[in-house]
Order: sequence, then C-alpha cells, then structure tokens
Amino acid sequence: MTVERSLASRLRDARAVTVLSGAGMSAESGIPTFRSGVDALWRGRRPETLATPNAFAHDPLLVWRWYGERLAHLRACRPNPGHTALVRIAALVPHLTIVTQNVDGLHRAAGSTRVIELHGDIRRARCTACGMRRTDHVDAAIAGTIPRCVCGAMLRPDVVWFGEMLPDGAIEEASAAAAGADVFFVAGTSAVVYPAAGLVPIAREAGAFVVEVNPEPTDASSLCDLIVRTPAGVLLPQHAAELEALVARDQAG
Ligand code: BV8
Ligand code: ZN
Repeated sequence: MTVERSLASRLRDARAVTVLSGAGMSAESGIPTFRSGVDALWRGRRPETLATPNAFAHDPLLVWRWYGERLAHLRACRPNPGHTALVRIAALVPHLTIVTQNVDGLHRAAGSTRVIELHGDIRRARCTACGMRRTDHVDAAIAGTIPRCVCGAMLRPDVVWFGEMLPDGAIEEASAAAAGADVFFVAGTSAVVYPAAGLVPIAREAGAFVVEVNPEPTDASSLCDLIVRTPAGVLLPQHAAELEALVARDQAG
C-alpha cells in the first residue's frame, strides 16, 4: 500500500469509510479519557473495576455516583471539531460509518447519523427488573442517588460493562463496516478493549487503508498504514478541508 497518495484523494475515491473512535475522540470536548493522564482514575478506582456487574451488585450507589459525576460533567461538553469533521467527510463519501466505543453521545450530537454505539450510551438507563429504558434518570444520578424505575426496581446505566456482551448485532454490524471499508480510521483509542479493538485487523485483512489518529502509540499502531501523531480535533478538520477542496476542484473541472 503506497502511503504517498494523499489521504484526501483516498477519501475522494473511497466507496466506504469507517471510523473506530475511542475516548480520545472526546478529549478535546473536555471529557477525560480512561487510561491516559491523571484523570484516568476516579476516587483512586480504575474504570475497569467500576464498570462491571460485580461492582454494581456490590455497591450500586458508588457506581451510580461515578456515573452521576460523569453525567454532570457531560452536560457542559459539546462536540469538538473532530466530531464535526466526520460529519463534513460523511457528506462527501458514499458511506461513512462511525463505530464508537464512547458512551457520551457526542458523534450523534455533532450530526453523525450512521453511528454504531458498541458500548451503549451513558445518557440512557435501563431497569434491572423490567428492562424499561429511560433518559429521565439523569437528575437523580447527578443528585448522588440510585435512580429507580416506575416498577420500583433500581435502574442501571444502559452501557456495556466489562464482562458483558455487546448490544445484539452491534459487533456484527461493526465488523461488516470494518471489512467493507476502503479507508479505516482508528481515532482516539488505545485499542486495548475487545471486541472493539479486533475491528482493526478485520479492516486491514480486508484491504482497508488503515489510519491511526492519536498523539500516542497504541496496540493498533503496528497494523496501521499511516500514523498521524496529532489530536483528532486538529487532524480530522485538516483532512475534511483537503477533501472539500479536492472535490470542489474536481467539480470545477
Ligand atoms: C466482552 C462502557 C464477551 C462503560 C466500556 C476477562 C474477563 C471478561 C472479559 C475479558 C477478560 N479479558 C479481556 C476481556 C474482554 C474485555 C476487555 O477487552 N478487557 C480489556 C480491559 C482487556 N472486554 C469486555 O469485557 C467486553 N465484553 O468481551 O463480551 C465476553 C462476555 C463475558 C465474558 C468474556 C467475554 C465489553 C467491553 C466494554 C467495556 N465498557 N465502556 C463506561 O464507559 O462506563 S470500555 C471503555 O474503554 C470505554 O468505552 C472506552 O471507550 C473504552 C476503550 O478505551 P479507549 O476509548 O481506547 O480510551 P483510552 O483512555 O484507553 O485511550 C484513549 C486514547 O486516546 C489514548 O490512546 C490517547 O493517546 C488518545 N488520545 C488522547 N487525546 C486524544 C487522543 N487521540 C486523539 N485525539 C486526542 N485529542
Ligand atoms: Zn422496571
């Protein structure tokens, strides 16, 4: 795979583009990532020990207090130029699919429509008894209480915890989007969480041009054709602008 061809010309000629995004995609929106920096811990606890069914069974109030603080913080966060750049690129390629590990809803808030949320959405809750899903639990969570369903049972965040299966069909749909991509972005993820990280080899083996957008090396770096050690909120708008200029030149003839 020659790297020389510009990424913008690869995007212009692509039938399908797929983006695997992680917490780094939302870093420039002010949302702490999971594993990098001092903010990776919450009250000295690692997310892997809190985002589990056992942690919730053992101390649902502690887990809800963690989610409540994240929900309170999320209220002040907006999509960043990286999110909106993907909306711009999607307008110029036949198919752009975003497969996100993030639970913050910022891709949809930016206007992206084809978004596969592998790990759920922190702004939704579901009942531990009747399974009803709700979004009116946020105030109770931010108040530091355990939100309850109309049936009286505890609600839980509608996210995928470690050791839990992903939503029905999500990884199959995501795998198809990875296998069908001409260009596959790995944006803002340390690529340590599976099965999400397994999408990178799937894309590569199916012939995608794989681009890593991350200031740091990751477990996926060795699988990438192009590595750009630049924040997503800087790099993606640059390539969106290059693609827009290329398409405009093509149309001008
Ligand atoms: C599953 C939702 C089948 C919750 C999350 C033993 C027992 C059981 C399972 C396992 C096991 N060993 C391994 C597993 C599988 C496990 C796993 O992968 N564990 C890891 C830790 C090894 N996976 C699972 O359990 C999954 N389910 O396998 O089901 C099964 C079922 C039963 C038994 C066995 C198997 C479920 C995983 C889902 C977990 N839920 N989130 C919540 O958020 O509260 S995962 C969590 O991590 C987030 O979703 C997050 O997105 C995700 C991945 O992290 P990243 O997004 O990569 O974030 P990170 O901080 O790590 O990295 C940020 C990156 O951004 C860095 O590289 C940084 O350099 C970069 N960056 C920073 N700034 C920028 C930037 N990049 C660009 N621009 C910037 N500005
Ligand atoms: Zn209920």
